[in-house]
Amino acid sequence: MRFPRRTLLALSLALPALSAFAAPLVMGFSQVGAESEWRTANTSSVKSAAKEAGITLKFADAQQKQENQVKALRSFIAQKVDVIAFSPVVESGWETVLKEAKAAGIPVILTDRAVKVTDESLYVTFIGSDFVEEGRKAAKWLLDRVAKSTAPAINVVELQGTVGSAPAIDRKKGFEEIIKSNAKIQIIRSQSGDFTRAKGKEVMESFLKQKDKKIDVLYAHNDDMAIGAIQAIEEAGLKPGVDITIISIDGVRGAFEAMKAGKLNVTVECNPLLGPQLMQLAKDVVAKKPVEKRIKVIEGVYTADQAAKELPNRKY
Ligand code: GYE
Repeated sequence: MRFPRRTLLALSLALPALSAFAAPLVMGFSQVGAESEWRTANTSSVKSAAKEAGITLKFADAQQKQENQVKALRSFIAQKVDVIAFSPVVESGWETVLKEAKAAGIPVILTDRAVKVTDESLYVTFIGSDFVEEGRKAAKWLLDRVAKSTAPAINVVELQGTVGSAPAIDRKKGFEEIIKSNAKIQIIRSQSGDFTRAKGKEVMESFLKQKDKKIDVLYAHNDDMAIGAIQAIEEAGLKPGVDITIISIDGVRGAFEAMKAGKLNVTVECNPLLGPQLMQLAKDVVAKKPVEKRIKVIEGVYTADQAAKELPNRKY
């Protein structure tokens, strides 16, 4: 069928105007939970960026349970959202539900944490930090710190994140990879504190009760567990940051305050403010534009002596 040129011209002028009235893009977002300061900042970044981008957000909090996330994903599929984004609490066990999303033609974006799947086409892209690198940065700081130490052994206790989660697995891996080069540094105890303050405190209390070996260093996979552990250390009559060197990851405000008070020695930054990038990605993915399979966040390391100066600049 042929149209007169005038009709085509009128149509091409009207189309962009019409698209302004098109239904807004709908995103189903399944969040891990509200376990840490990092997570709170991440959630508010996602919510405000969605608003800013004119994206309708269906937000579900999984309370750190995979089964809740699977339910949320299924409900997003049933509601026929345009795009699903989620931060998987653990790495494995996603194949079935991701296949369901794929069969329904709904693209999936992973944010913050990765999954382990044999078929990588089950998600479009993954935006998040490099957790192995964060673990390496934490260990490199320790290597420098003890380089001139004459102590015969440096005993480290480790507070791991949620069992089976990408950040817990990778932060352990990166740290171990680097400390290998100094045989004096040994991880004498390692247990999960589930990324929360309460658990971090509880597990640190139990570490402190075992008196067979002196604890020189605490490596916590996130700031919240370190902050919980600081309380336990103080209650045990020791000075956190002095009697026990404390290294953690995230770089949230609470960590900067603890560093300013001399109770935490260093934090490796992990940026939770992924919202704006995620919304742009979602638009591109829905528009079928090509996107990178892996998008990394750029981050630094902050020590106690920089804390006071840096604190006013922190956005989370
Ligand atoms: O480090 C921790 C949170 O997945 C990077 O999850 C995130 C981690 C973060 O609970 O504080």
